[in-house]
Amino acid sequence: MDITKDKLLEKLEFFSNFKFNKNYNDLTKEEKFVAITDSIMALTSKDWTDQLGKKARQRKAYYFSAEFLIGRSLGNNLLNLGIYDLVNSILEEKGDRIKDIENEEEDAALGNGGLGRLAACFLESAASQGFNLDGYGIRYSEGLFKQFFKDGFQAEEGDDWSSFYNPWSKRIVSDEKIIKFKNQTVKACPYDMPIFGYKNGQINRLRLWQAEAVNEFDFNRFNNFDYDGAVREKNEAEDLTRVLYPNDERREGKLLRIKQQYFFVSASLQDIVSNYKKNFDDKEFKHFHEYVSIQLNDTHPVIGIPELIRILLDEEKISFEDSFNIARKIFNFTNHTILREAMEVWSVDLIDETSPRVLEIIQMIEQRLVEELYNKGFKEEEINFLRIVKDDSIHMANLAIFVSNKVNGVAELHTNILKNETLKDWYGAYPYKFTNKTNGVTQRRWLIYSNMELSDFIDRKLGSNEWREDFSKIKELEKFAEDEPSIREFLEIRKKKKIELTEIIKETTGIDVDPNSIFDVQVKRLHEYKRQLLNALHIVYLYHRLKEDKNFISEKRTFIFGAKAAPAYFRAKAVIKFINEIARVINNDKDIDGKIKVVFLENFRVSLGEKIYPACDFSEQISTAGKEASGTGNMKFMMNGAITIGTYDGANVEIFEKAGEENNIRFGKTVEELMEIKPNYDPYKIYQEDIYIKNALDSLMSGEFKDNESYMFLDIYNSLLKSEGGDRADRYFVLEDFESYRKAQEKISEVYKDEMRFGKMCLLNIANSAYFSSDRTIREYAEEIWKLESHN
Ligand code: Z15
Repeated sequence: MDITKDKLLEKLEFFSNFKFNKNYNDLTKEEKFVAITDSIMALTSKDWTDQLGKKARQRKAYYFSAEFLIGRSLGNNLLNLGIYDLVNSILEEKGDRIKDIENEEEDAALGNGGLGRLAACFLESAASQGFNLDGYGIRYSEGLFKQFFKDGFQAEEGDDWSSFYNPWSKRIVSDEKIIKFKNQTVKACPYDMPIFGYKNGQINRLRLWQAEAVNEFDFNRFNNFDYDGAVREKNEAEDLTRVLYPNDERREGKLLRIKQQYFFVSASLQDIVSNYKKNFDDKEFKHFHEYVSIQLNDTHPVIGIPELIRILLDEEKISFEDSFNIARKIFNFTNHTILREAMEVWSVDLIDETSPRVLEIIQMIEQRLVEELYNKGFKEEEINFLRIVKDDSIHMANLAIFVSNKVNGVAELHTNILKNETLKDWYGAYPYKFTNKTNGVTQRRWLIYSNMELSDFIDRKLGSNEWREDFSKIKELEKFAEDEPSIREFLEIRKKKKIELTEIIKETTGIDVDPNSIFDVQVKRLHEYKRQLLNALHIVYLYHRLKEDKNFISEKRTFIFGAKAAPAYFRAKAVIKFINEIARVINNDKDIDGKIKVVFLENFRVSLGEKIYPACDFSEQISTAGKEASGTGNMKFMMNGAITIGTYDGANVEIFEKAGEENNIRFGKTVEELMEIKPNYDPYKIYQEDIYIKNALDSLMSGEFKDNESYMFLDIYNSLLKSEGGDRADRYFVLEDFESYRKAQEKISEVYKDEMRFGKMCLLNIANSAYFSSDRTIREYAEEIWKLESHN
């Protein structure tokens, strides 16, 4: 791939004329964005086509995911194609700033949070390392809702992300598939996005399916004045892929959701099977598993297992036995959570409503499960516990584990909990299936692209930019941990990124924050187990102390939040209102001399994260031990040098292990300790015995903070102190860990005061972040699960 300045200039002019009947220089910024992206697509399309042809007969893995949280693509694609600087200089000559053009791009937010962003990082890392990994998913018309605050309450609006123009995908009409539901037949139309590897010429593919009507328009109905009826089929078909369900880690037992899942896996499997038939002469599918490996991202695509068996059995006339054995070689399953409320269980009725034949096949699989366990010597109760079909519902995780070749968790601690607690009976039956694959994030987006200043610093220090591809080399930064001039230079860069964030905060919230203050950041989905409430109550505590004595803390603090709550998650929305209230009261209180400021940024998303991670001093990773499967934000912060203040949970454990506990701040009870406390846990006692905790909690009820009669604060208060509906009070041990968190927070001031020590700790976190590159994760999947070779 050889993209030169001349070729680019020529294409820019061409697309300006072709698309807009204007010269490039007369385009609006938005049109310029389109002309640039179209030029990139045009200049790479020959290579892409050639590679699709070449790869058609190679072994591939396919990542099946209901979510791909891509964010913006322009900056990252330019970076990976090795033409970021070239395009930057062309635009500068024309009087434009590349960042302004980048800001024209809408985020492609086809995912909720960690799980969807992980899928996007994985595709990028696979392409960058020359592994044949393609993505399959859903092209939602409406991505994750946009969040804004109204009187401090979360409000939502739609995210019509592709309405202006989505330049990165090609609609491939000739690859359309037909999807048959019990009471509906629709067309699945593929939209293909290129995934560019980092400076290696590799282009992989993400194929997203959009639902369309087989017959768009019923002419006879129209003639009979039935105008709605004339387009009913079109609307009903398009409803299927209209919107992403906005729940992260909450299940939704809705027919439309299971239909979405069946829709995209059926289309993807038909695609894989028909390509196999086109490229190989193997009517019995004897070698199918030598070319195909499928990763199921959580239970969302698990209905693909019976669907593949259906296709092989009913359409390709392979026996059930053989079809089942093929499925067992091909599928692998990743579990991302142990939260009960996230485990997908579908009623038999809903599966039947979706596809009666798939239900029959699930029952056949169930039969096999029972036989196999019986032959292994399992007793009836043990078998019943592991059944796929129980009390008229289908347990998708059980189906996935039984049929999959490999089953993995997403961090060491998480995988151990799966093996020893959540899935211990499965582990007993099939120990060889279980494996850990600790998550990672791509350093190209999360460090090289979003923190160019720091990346240039690393190049200079290491005297090479090889670390950009081989991230293990980042370790060499350790040499500079004791070097005062290097640390000073490093701290200057950190300061610059903080000033940039300060400007964004001012623009979007109107709040003035001091870039010299400590930036303490918690950005992630809002969920009780992530305990934004612990952070909030601690801020209230600090505020109360400062009211008594404004010198209670020496260092100025800025607490920064970003979080979307699922629209129907009342308690999560209550926490958002609470933090917004805290911010309003504290930021306007003259008594405390601006010692602390609280900022809740609206609409946290990938492109905002890119500006936040590089500007953070302390990364809040404070989930209840055992509840956060891995976390990936923690890794983005670490790569940019933030110090983790965190519990012993998810991948935090491995962060502490790699970067050293002395370079981070660990607090809170461990999983084992919480298990012991659980039976006799009494948060009310803690509340009564500590006046500061009591005051912080009482601020919810006293009118110090106001919830506009929504009863939201009462709900939070009750959740901490009252058991209700079978749930213990304070299910997530906020009060239990409060004291330990308070001490950890004190340590923050202490660490920050000593600049050199602080800078050294930050630098050592970066130097030890190699393990958290998704390049490492993908290599493990490729070698141990997918059996892929690198084509680099
Ligand atoms: C989601 O974002 C995650 C798990 C889920 O089961 C669902 Cl439905 C959504 C997250 C985990 O909470 C997080 O700990 C993990 O890092 C991430 O998946 C990627 O594995």
